[in-house]
Amino acid sequence: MIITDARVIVTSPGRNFTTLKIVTDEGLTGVGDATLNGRELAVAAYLTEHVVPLLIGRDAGRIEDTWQYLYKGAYWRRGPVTMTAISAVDTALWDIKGKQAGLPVHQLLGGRSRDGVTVYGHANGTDTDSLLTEVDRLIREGYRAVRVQSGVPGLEKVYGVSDRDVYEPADSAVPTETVWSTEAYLDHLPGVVARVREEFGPGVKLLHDVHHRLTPIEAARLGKALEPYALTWLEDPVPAELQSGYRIIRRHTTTPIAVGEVFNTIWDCADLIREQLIDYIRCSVVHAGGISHLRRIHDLAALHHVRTGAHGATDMSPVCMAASLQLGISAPNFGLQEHMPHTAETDAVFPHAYRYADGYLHPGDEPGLGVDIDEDLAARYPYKAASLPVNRLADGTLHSW
Ligand code: CS2
Ligand code: MG
Repeated sequence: MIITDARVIVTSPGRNFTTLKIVTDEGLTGVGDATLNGRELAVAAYLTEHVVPLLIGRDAGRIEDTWQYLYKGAYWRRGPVTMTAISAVDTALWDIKGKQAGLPVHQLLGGRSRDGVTVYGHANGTDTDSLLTEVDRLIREGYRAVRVQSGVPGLEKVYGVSDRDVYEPADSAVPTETVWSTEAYLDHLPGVVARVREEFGPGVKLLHDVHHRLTPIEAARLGKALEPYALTWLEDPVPAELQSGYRIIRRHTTTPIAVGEVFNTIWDCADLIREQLIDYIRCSVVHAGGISHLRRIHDLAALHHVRTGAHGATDMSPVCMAASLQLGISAPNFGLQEHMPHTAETDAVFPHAYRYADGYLHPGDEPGLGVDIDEDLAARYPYKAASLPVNRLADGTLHSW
């Protein structure tokens, strides 16, 4: 089966998405998410200028060879733009492979290991009372795991908290600037988590996303303070370019650690996994080399007591979610899947088979990934420049957001 065409589709049904659609001479098509929040056009250009011309005429069935060709052939390896482009190609070729076999991709990955993919929802509130209301709503909707994010007294705006129905941090072409205080955050958060645990008891899994904003010793202090509330995970406590920094956190606290959404190859997390410095690896299909490479990361993790905790924010399209669920339903060391429901207009552009029910996402059994893009509808939503925010400290110092 030969690749005869590949289209890069940028659409913005409420937020920007980049999608690759590969067409073959036997009429089968496959889709891959190529969205990189705030850099969607960079990936679109990389695909259009440097990848698509190389795909035409290739055997669609040679998924691994194509992955190696695009990875090693680029010479300049790794990085979020390159790897998101390779992810999209890989995901689309697995979609085609499944359709050719007449099987959902998870059947090509070893079949189901569980009945459903356990998901966690997002609860956030500008204050603790509004956060408790959100947690209660999610529990009533059947979620067994809830991520809790709270406002911080004295800080106008912090990551993960919004009074709008749909949380979209990439809210302006020029980055929104917010002011951050680690001291205020560290003073406030343990009390918030204590209130949530006290209100809802030990049954619900609680998670919190630090979002890269601490140093290792600050994260150690926070992890220790949260131990009485038995978090399922503390996410992205520190920027992870320095993987060894996580040794400091591990030395001080038993609070489980989850990292990985900004990683794009196994090399970003190999030490974290091999040294068991983390408990969940959160790399995604769209950013970490597609299904072919992410399953390698999952397998390394499985050898080291590390479970998966797939990134699943709304800045990854339903194409990524559909692919993530194919891995999530089959991986032996599955942990949790993030679930931020997309808007109805996004779901209309990306018709899909997966469904939410009672705390699980179910991938369905359609051949391939069970998702597509409605190109006519997508064309109605032109790209709109949008950047993620930046954080500054009170003295103006640029800080992680
Ligand atoms: C967040 C992400 O969902 C999460 O865990 O870290 O929403 C992240 O902020 C966005 O993906 C950035 O685009
Ligand atoms: Mg996160």
